[in-house]
Amino acid sequence: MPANLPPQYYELEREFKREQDPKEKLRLAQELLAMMPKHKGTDKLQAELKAKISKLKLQLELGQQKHGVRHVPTFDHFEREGAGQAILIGPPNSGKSTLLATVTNAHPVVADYPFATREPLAGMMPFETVSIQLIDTPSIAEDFFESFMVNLIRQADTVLLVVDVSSLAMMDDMQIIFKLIEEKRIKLVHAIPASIDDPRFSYKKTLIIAHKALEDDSDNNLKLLHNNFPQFVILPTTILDDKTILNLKKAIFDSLGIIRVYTKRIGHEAVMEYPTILPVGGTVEYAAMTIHKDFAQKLQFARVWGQARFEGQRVKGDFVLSDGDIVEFHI
Ligand SMILES: Nc1nc2c(ncn2[C@@H]2O[C@H](COP(=O)(O)OP(=O)(O)O)[C@@H](O)[C@H]2O)c(=O)[nH]1
Ligand SMILES: [Mg+2]
Repeated sequence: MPANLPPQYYELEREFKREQDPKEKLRLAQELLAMMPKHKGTDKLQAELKAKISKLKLQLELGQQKHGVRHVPTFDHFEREGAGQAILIGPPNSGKSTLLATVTNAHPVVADYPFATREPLAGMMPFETVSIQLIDTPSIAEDFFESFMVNLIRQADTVLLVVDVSSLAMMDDMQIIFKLIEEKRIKLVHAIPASIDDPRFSYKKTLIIAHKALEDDSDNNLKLLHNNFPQFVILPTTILDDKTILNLKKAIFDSLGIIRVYTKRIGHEAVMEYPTILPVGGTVEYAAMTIHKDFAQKLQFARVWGQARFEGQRVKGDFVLSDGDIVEFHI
């Protein structure tokens, strides 16, 4: 059976072969594996690639041991916690660390000098009944783009691009950031396109955070943002106005494309503290699945309170749930 690989695969493979840095080589190998169509015709190729990945991982580990640094922290991955993961990126001094400190339990360094943040840092942001993980990162500039940023951005569910609307350099800064990220084959987009032309690229849903919005001259930059990024969600924020921070939290939740569903047992009240998280479009069956596989199989019907036509409406497994719905499963 032929492997039928897309032309972009071969391009990336050439890049992989040329690459000397083992860390980047590992990343490219993982990217190749992700891109490879999974069928019988590629079984052998997949196995070879997996072997290469193991070898590169071992090589990296051994290299670290040789230099006596066994426990080098890895900055390119954060275990996902809560209902979703959003990453704060942006030019120096735009307010990324300030925002992390304002909306989460984390305590990053906030400073009025550029590049104060050297390492990424995660914090949990409570939003109504869920928590969302936010990751603060070192600033991005023309000559400063940490290699671990690529994986961090790829792994996040949503990108929060924080820019300083009181800065004259704002538009230039943004252009540089879009360019550097696109060079790493990540496209920051207002919405994930339905069909993807080039599988080497990952598309990341991005919110533009127009921070320091109460400063002089910020109106002009805000207009520029709207003119240049007409389709994007643009959120004016400032730590001087709590309402803007509340709007930000809501927008981050909305950008994750998830809904919260509350389950109840027959004859009991719903447990409103612990929602089940589903993707937008999630059905009753999907909700039952997330609780237990058996449960979904045995499901006869469910009753739904919330967006249903009437309270306690009897529905089947294919009923599409909405954020805030309460579901009672009958098996
Ligand atoms: N005027 C104003 N300054 C802010 C605001 N948020 C943060 N700052 C200041 O901007 C500077 C850079 O903040 P920081 O969070 O370290 O930026 P980062 O480099 O993007 O992490 C600090 O001096 C902050 O006090 C804001 O909403 N308005
Ligand atoms: Mg910072």
